[in-house]
Amino acid sequence: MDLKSLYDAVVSGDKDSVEAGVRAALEAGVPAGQILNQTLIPAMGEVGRLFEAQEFYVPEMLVSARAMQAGVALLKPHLVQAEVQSSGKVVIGTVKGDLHDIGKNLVTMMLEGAGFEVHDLGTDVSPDQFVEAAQARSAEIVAMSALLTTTMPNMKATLDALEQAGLRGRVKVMVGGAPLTDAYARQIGADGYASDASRAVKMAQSLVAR
Ligand code: B1M
Repeated sequence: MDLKSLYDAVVSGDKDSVEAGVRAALEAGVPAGQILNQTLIPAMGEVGRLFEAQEFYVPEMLVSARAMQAGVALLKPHLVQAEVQSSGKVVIGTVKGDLHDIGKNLVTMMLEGAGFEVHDLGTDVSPDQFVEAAQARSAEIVAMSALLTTTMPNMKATLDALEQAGLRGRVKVMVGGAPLTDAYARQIGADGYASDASRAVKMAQSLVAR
Protein backbone atom coordinates (compact mmCIF):
# COMPACT_ATOMS: atom_id res chain seq x y z
CA MET A 1 0.00 0.00 0.00
CA ASP A 2 1.35 3.46 -0.85
CA LEU A 3 1.29 6.39 1.55
CA LYS A 4 -1.64 8.05 -0.27
CA SER A 5 -3.74 4.91 0.32
CA LEU A 6 -2.63 4.91 3.95
CA TYR A 7 -3.72 8.56 4.25
CA ASP A 8 -7.11 7.68 2.70
CA ALA A 9 -7.50 4.71 5.06
CA VAL A 10 -7.06 7.00 8.11
CA VAL A 11 -9.55 9.52 6.73
CA SER A 12 -12.13 6.79 6.00
CA GLY A 13 -11.46 5.13 9.37
CA ASP A 14 -10.48 1.79 7.86
CA LYS A 15 -8.48 0.40 10.81
CA ASP A 16 -7.45 -2.87 9.11
CA SER A 17 -6.13 -1.03 6.07
CA VAL A 18 -4.28 1.46 8.28
CA GLU A 19 -2.55 -1.40 10.11
CA ALA A 20 -1.72 -3.14 6.82
CA GLY A 21 -0.49 0.16 5.34
CA VAL A 22 1.76 1.00 8.28
CA ARG A 23 3.24 -2.52 8.27
CA ALA A 24 3.86 -2.33 4.51
CA ALA A 25 5.46 1.12 4.76
CA LEU A 26 7.75 -0.02 7.58
CA GLU A 27 8.72 -3.13 5.62
CA ALA A 28 9.47 -0.94 2.59
CA GLY A 29 11.89 1.03 4.78
CA VAL A 30 9.88 4.24 5.17
CA PRO A 31 11.05 5.85 8.46
CA ALA A 32 8.43 5.71 11.24
CA GLY A 33 8.69 9.47 11.81
CA GLN A 34 7.89 10.10 8.15
CA ILE A 35 4.85 7.79 8.25
CA LEU A 36 3.60 9.66 11.32
CA ASN A 37 4.36 13.26 10.34
CA GLN A 38 3.74 13.11 6.60
CA THR A 39 0.79 10.72 6.47
CA LEU A 40 -1.08 9.94 9.70
CA ILE A 41 -1.06 13.44 11.24
CA PRO A 42 -2.01 15.24 7.99
CA ALA A 43 -4.82 12.68 7.54
CA MET A 44 -6.24 13.65 10.94
CA GLY A 45 -5.99 17.28 9.84
CA GLU A 46 -8.16 16.40 6.85
CA VAL A 47 -10.65 14.68 9.19
CA GLY A 48 -10.85 17.94 11.16
CA ARG A 49 -11.42 19.90 7.93
CA LEU A 50 -14.23 17.55 6.88
CA PHE A 51 -15.79 17.90 10.35
CA GLU A 52 -15.68 21.67 10.10
CA ALA A 53 -17.24 21.46 6.62
CA GLN A 54 -19.99 19.27 8.14
CA GLU A 55 -19.11 16.43 5.80
CA PHE A 56 -18.01 14.38 8.84
CA TYR A 57 -19.75 14.12 12.19
CA VAL A 58 -18.48 12.90 15.58
CA PRO A 59 -18.89 9.16 14.79
CA GLU A 60 -16.73 9.47 11.64
CA MET A 61 -14.16 11.48 13.58
CA LEU A 62 -14.08 8.79 16.26
CA VAL A 63 -13.64 5.95 13.76
CA SER A 64 -10.75 7.83 12.09
CA ALA A 65 -9.18 8.45 15.51
CA ARG A 66 -9.32 4.74 16.31
CA ALA A 67 -7.75 3.87 12.97
CA MET A 68 -5.01 6.43 13.58
CA GLN A 69 -4.34 5.07 17.07
CA ALA A 70 -3.98 1.54 15.65
CA GLY A 71 -1.36 2.86 13.23
CA VAL A 72 0.46 4.79 15.95
CA ALA A 73 0.59 1.65 18.13
CA LEU A 74 2.49 -0.14 15.35
CA LEU A 75 4.89 2.79 14.97
CA LYS A 76 5.58 3.08 18.71
CA PRO A 77 8.47 0.56 18.95
CA HIS A 78 10.15 2.33 16.03
CA LEU A 79 9.71 5.82 17.49
CA VAL A 80 10.72 5.02 21.03
CA GLN A 81 14.30 4.23 21.86
CA ALA A 82 14.38 3.73 25.61
CA GLU A 83 17.30 5.22 27.46
CA VAL A 84 18.55 3.71 30.68
CA GLN A 85 18.87 6.80 32.86
CA SER A 86 15.78 8.82 33.77
CA SER A 87 15.77 12.29 32.24
CA GLY A 88 13.16 13.48 34.77
CA LYS A 89 9.63 12.84 36.02
CA VAL A 90 6.63 14.12 34.10
CA VAL A 91 2.94 14.04 34.96
CA ILE A 92 0.87 14.45 31.79
CA GLY A 93 -2.82 14.68 30.97
CA THR A 94 -5.48 16.25 28.80
CA VAL A 95 -7.23 18.98 30.78
CA LYS A 96 -10.67 18.86 32.38
CA GLY A 97 -13.56 18.62 29.91
CA ASP A 98 -11.35 17.48 27.03
CA LEU A 99 -11.31 13.93 25.67
CA HIS A 100 -8.77 14.33 22.85
CA ASP A 101 -5.75 12.15 23.55
CA ILE A 102 -3.97 11.26 20.32
CA GLY A 103 -1.54 14.20 20.51
CA LYS A 104 -1.03 13.75 24.25
CA ASN A 105 -0.27 10.06 23.69
CA LEU A 106 2.31 10.95 21.04
CA VAL A 107 3.96 13.43 23.40
CA THR A 108 4.01 10.73 26.12
CA MET A 109 5.59 8.25 23.73
CA MET A 110 8.30 10.66 22.62
CA LEU A 111 9.09 11.74 26.19
CA GLU A 112 9.41 8.10 27.24
CA GLY A 113 11.66 7.55 24.25
CA ALA A 114 13.89 10.37 25.50
CA GLY A 115 14.18 8.70 28.91
CA PHE A 116 11.56 10.62 30.91
CA GLU A 117 9.47 8.74 33.50
CA VAL A 118 5.97 9.69 32.43
CA HIS A 119 2.85 9.23 34.53
CA ASP A 120 -0.15 9.59 32.20
CA LEU A 121 -3.36 10.71 33.90
CA GLY A 122 -5.41 10.26 30.72
CA THR A 123 -8.11 12.69 29.62
CA ASP A 124 -10.56 15.00 31.43
CA VAL A 125 -8.01 15.60 34.19
CA SER A 126 -9.05 18.10 36.87
CA PRO A 127 -6.66 20.66 38.40
CA ASP A 128 -6.79 18.72 41.70
CA GLN A 129 -5.80 15.48 39.96
CA PHE A 130 -2.78 17.22 38.41
CA VAL A 131 -1.81 18.62 41.81
CA GLU A 132 -2.19 15.28 43.63
CA ALA A 133 -0.18 13.41 40.99
CA ALA A 134 2.56 16.04 40.88
CA GLN A 135 2.90 15.77 44.68
CA ALA A 136 2.69 11.97 44.83
CA ARG A 137 5.20 11.45 41.99
CA SER A 138 7.55 14.31 42.95
CA ALA A 139 7.24 15.43 39.34
CA GLU A 140 9.62 17.97 37.86
CA ILE A 141 7.20 18.75 35.03
CA VAL A 142 3.42 18.93 34.71
CA ALA A 143 2.48 18.64 31.02
CA MET A 144 -1.02 19.60 29.86
CA SER A 145 -2.69 19.09 26.51
CA ALA A 146 -5.89 20.78 25.25
CA LEU A 147 -7.59 20.54 21.85
CA LEU A 148 -10.65 22.66 22.50
CA THR A 149 -10.73 26.43 22.85
CA THR A 150 -13.34 25.88 25.57
CA THR A 151 -10.97 23.74 27.69
CA MET A 152 -7.84 25.88 27.33
CA PRO A 153 -8.82 27.96 30.41
CA ASN A 154 -8.51 24.77 32.49
CA MET A 155 -4.76 25.02 31.96
CA LYS A 156 -4.79 28.34 33.83
CA ALA A 157 -7.01 26.76 36.51
CA THR A 158 -4.43 23.99 36.93
CA LEU A 159 -1.58 26.50 37.15
CA ASP A 160 -3.54 28.33 39.86
CA ALA A 161 -4.13 25.06 41.74
CA LEU A 162 -0.42 24.21 41.58
CA GLU A 163 0.37 27.69 42.91
CA GLN A 164 -2.13 27.32 45.76
CA ALA A 165 -0.63 23.95 46.67
CA GLY A 166 2.78 25.63 46.94
CA LEU A 167 4.21 23.56 44.07
CA ARG A 168 5.04 26.25 41.48
CA GLY A 169 8.49 26.76 42.97
CA ARG A 170 9.60 23.24 42.10
CA VAL A 171 7.31 22.10 39.27
CA LYS A 172 7.71 23.40 35.71
CA VAL A 173 4.58 23.50 33.57
CA MET A 174 4.48 22.92 29.83
CA VAL A 175 1.44 23.09 27.58
CA GLY A 176 0.51 22.12 24.05
CA GLY A 177 -2.30 21.20 21.69
CA ALA A 178 -3.58 22.46 18.34
CA PRO A 179 -5.33 25.67 19.52
CA LEU A 180 -2.44 26.75 21.79
CA THR A 181 0.20 29.34 21.02
CA ASP A 182 3.40 30.41 22.66
CA ALA A 183 1.74 33.74 23.48
CA TYR A 184 -1.16 32.00 25.23
CA ALA A 185 1.27 29.85 27.21
CA ARG A 186 3.10 32.97 28.40
CA GLN A 187 -0.16 34.76 29.16
CA ILE A 188 -1.31 32.04 31.57
CA GLY A 189 2.13 31.78 33.17
CA ALA A 190 3.25 28.39 31.83
CA ASP A 191 7.00 27.76 31.63
CA GLY A 192 6.96 26.31 28.13
CA TYR A 193 4.93 25.56 25.02
CA ALA A 194 5.60 23.07 22.23
CA SER A 195 3.77 22.81 18.93
CA ASP A 196 4.49 19.13 18.35
CA ALA A 197 5.71 16.00 20.08
CA SER A 198 9.39 16.26 19.16
CA ARG A 199 9.53 19.92 20.21
CA ALA A 200 7.84 18.82 23.45
CA VAL A 201 10.87 16.62 24.19
CA LYS A 202 13.28 19.51 23.59
CA MET A 203 11.16 21.78 25.79
CA ALA A 204 11.03 19.19 28.60
CA GLN A 205 14.80 18.73 28.43
CA SER A 206 15.37 22.48 28.65
CA LEU A 207 12.91 22.84 31.55
CA VAL A 208 14.66 20.12 33.55
CA ALA A 209 18.05 21.70 32.83
CA ARG A 210 16.91 25.16 34.07
CO1 B1M B 1 -12.66 16.77 18.18
N1 B1M B 1 -12.45 18.66 17.77
N2 B1M B 1 -14.28 17.15 19.19
N3 B1M B 1 -12.74 14.84 18.39
N4 B1M B 1 -11.20 16.62 16.91
C1 B1M B 1 -11.17 19.05 17.04
C2 B1M B 1 -10.08 19.41 18.05
C3 B1M B 1 -11.67 20.29 16.18
C4 B1M B 1 -10.56 21.32 15.86
C5 B1M B 1 -12.37 19.80 14.90
C6 B1M B 1 -12.83 20.93 14.02
O1 B1M B 1 -13.84 21.56 14.28
N5 B1M B 1 -12.08 21.23 12.96
C7 B1M B 1 -12.80 20.88 17.12
C8 B1M B 1 -12.36 21.92 18.16
C9 B1M B 1 -12.80 23.33 17.79
C10 B1M B 1 -12.40 24.32 18.82
O2 B1M B 1 -12.28 24.09 19.99
N6 B1M B 1 -12.16 25.52 18.33
C11 B1M B 1 -13.31 19.60 17.79
C12 B1M B 1 -14.59 19.48 18.40
C13 B1M B 1 -15.53 20.66 18.25
C14 B1M B 1 -14.99 18.32 19.11
C15 B1M B 1 -16.33 18.09 19.86
C16 B1M B 1 -16.82 19.29 20.69
C17 B1M B 1 -17.36 17.65 18.79
C18 B1M B 1 -18.78 17.46 19.32
O3 B1M B 1 -19.02 16.67 20.17
N7 B1M B 1 -19.66 18.28 18.77
C19 B1M B 1 -15.99 16.86 20.75
C20 B1M B 1 -15.44 17.28 22.13
C21 B1M B 1 -15.26 16.09 23.04
C22 B1M B 1 -14.47 16.50 24.28
O4 B1M B 1 -13.26 16.50 24.24
N8 B1M B 1 -15.17 16.86 25.35
C23 B1M B 1 -14.91 16.23 19.93
C24 B1M B 1 -14.66 14.85 19.95
C25 B1M B 1 -13.66 14.23 19.19
C26 B1M B 1 -13.51 12.69 19.14
C27 B1M B 1 -13.72 12.03 20.49
C28 B1M B 1 -14.51 12.17 18.14
C29 B1M B 1 -12.06 12.57 18.53
C30 B1M B 1 -10.93 12.42 19.60
C31 B1M B 1 -10.52 10.97 19.82
C32 B1M B 1 -9.29 10.89 20.67
O5 B1M B 1 -8.50 11.82 20.81
N9 B1M B 1 -9.14 9.73 21.26
C33 B1M B 1 -11.86 13.93 17.88
C34 B1M B 1 -10.86 14.21 16.90
C35 B1M B 1 -10.11 13.02 16.37
C36 B1M B 1 -10.57 15.52 16.44
C37 B1M B 1 -9.59 15.97 15.33
C38 B1M B 1 -10.23 15.60 13.99
C39 B1M B 1 -8.18 15.40 15.36
C40 B1M B 1 -7.41 15.62 16.66
C41 B1M B 1 -6.14 14.82 16.60
O6 B1M B 1 -6.06 13.75 17.18
N10 B1M B 1 -5.14 15.31 15.81
C42 B1M B 1 -9.52 17.55 15.58
C43 B1M B 1 -9.28 18.35 14.32
C44 B1M B 1 -7.83 18.80 14.18
O7 B1M B 1 -7.08 18.82 15.13
N11 B1M B 1 -7.49 19.23 13.02
C45 B1M B 1 -10.73 17.79 16.41
C46 B1M B 1 -3.88 14.59 15.59
C47 B1M B 1 -2.92 14.86 16.76
C48 B1M B 1 -1.61 14.13 16.51
O8 B1M B 1 -2.68 16.24 16.79
O9 B1M B 1 -3.81 16.53 19.05
O10 B1M B 1 -2.99 18.55 17.72
P1 B1M B 1 -2.82 17.13 18.12
O11 B1M B 1 -1.41 16.97 18.83
C49 B1M B 1 -0.19 17.45 18.27
C50 B1M B 1 0.16 18.87 18.72
O12 B1M B 1 -0.97 19.69 18.99
C51 B1M B 1 1.06 18.67 19.89
O13 B1M B 1 1.74 17.45 19.58
C52 B1M B 1 0.90 16.58 18.86
C53 B1M B 1 1.73 15.81 17.87
O14 B1M B 1 2.41 16.66 16.97
N12 B1M B 1 0.54 18.52 21.24
C54 B1M B 1 1.32 18.83 22.32
C55 B1M B 1 -0.64 18.04 21.71
N13 B1M B 1 -0.64 18.05 23.05
C56 B1M B 1 0.55 18.53 23.46
C57 B1M B 1 1.09 18.75 24.74
C58 B1M B 1 2.37 19.29 24.83
C59 B1M B 1 3.10 19.60 23.69
C60 B1M B 1 2.60 19.37 22.41
O15 B1M B 1 2.98 19.55 25.99
C61 B1M B 1 2.36 19.20 27.19
